[in-house]
Amino acid sequence: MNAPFFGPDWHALAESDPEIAGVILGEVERWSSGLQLIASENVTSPAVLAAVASTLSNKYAEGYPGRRFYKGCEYADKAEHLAVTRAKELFGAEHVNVQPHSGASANLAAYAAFAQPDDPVLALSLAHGGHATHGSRVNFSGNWFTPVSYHVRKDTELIDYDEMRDLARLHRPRMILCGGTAYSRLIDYAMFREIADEIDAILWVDASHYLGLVAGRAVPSPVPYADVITATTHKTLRGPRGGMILCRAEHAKAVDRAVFPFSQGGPMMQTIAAKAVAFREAATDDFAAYARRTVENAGALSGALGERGVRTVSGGTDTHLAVLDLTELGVNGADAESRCAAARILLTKNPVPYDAMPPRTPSGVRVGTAALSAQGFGPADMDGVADVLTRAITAERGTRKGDGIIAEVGEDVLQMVAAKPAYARGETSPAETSR
Ligand code: DSN
Repeated sequence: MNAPFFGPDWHALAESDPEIAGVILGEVERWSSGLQLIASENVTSPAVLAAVASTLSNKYAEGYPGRRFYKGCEYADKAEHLAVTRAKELFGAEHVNVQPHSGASANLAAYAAFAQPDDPVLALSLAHGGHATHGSRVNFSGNWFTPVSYHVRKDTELIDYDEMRDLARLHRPRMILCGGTAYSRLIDYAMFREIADEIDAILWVDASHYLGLVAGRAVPSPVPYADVITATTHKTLRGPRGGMILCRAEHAKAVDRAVFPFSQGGPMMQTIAAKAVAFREAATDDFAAYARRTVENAGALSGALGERGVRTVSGGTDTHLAVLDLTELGVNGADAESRCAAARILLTKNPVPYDAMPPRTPSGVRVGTAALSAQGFGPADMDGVADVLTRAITAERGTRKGDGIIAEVGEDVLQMVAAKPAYARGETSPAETSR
């Protein structure tokens, strides 16, 4: 077999498996023909993609550098050493584990490192911006541990620190967790640290959504405060799909054991190499400019939507995401999501705090600006994004008028993304080479 020596060989794939080559090509085209406002997605660099597609994928390397269960790990060791060293430097962290396969795997390891079954764990309610792994009944976290939820305040829609403190004193949780998937404001880590210290709890920050903004110095770092930080590497960080854990040196052994051998087997060495590439990219001035632009774009988008009668939960955002309350528009989040998708705009339905609507048809949607910012969209573009978004959300599908508006918006979106494509043709996409 004449296997490609390094990286993706689109000619070979197109010849040997045109069906899958077509799927991959179709995905590039899909991405290139829409506005990506899904807050957890992003555009990875050609270098990250090349590392993911490398022959490191072939290697079993259970264990850690220098302590593997297989021979022939000299390059696997180098890749992991580079990833860990770069991440420690990037975040100023005492210890980093780059092996978690995903954010959920990283979170499972955090529970395993610090809690015993049935221990109480205090976290932000899923309905108010938390995550399923923070104690949801449909997830291991809500079954094997005892979840206690704090909420956002009804008046400000910001974390209710008083409630959090009261619950911490009452339940004395083993861990206090902050961070989530749909909370757009800065978190008072010092306050969380103070309360964790008072009850001798572990302070755990799930920074999956915004660790890239931390890397780019666009939001404050939780590193000086947290015992442990879990994250994904593919959201604002713009790395490959995967997870990671940062922790204080005193917790290094517990965290490493919790990942391997407790909850995972062989690490994905190709992904770890790609994480190393992403950490190097995230240390550049270009990345810092992207991170700042992402936050500025989210603020500008929220402001421009406000001028069109769309309310942002908590009145704005400090990060890359915003939760929009569509109640006043008379549209539920599920319908808005479908209308936008038909108009080539991708976003996610999302509950608003204290939502009167059921989870399947919540009152809001979540939008994020990381992918657009990576493509080069800036604050001056956000008025146009707000315009197409509002027109799509308020267009009634199934009516002649509404369907006409959606078609028009789709055309406008095509023009907007054509001016700032995610990938230049022939650079990383199979478009040129698979013909
Ligand atoms: N699915 C991710 C998100 O969209 O926020 C969280 O796991």
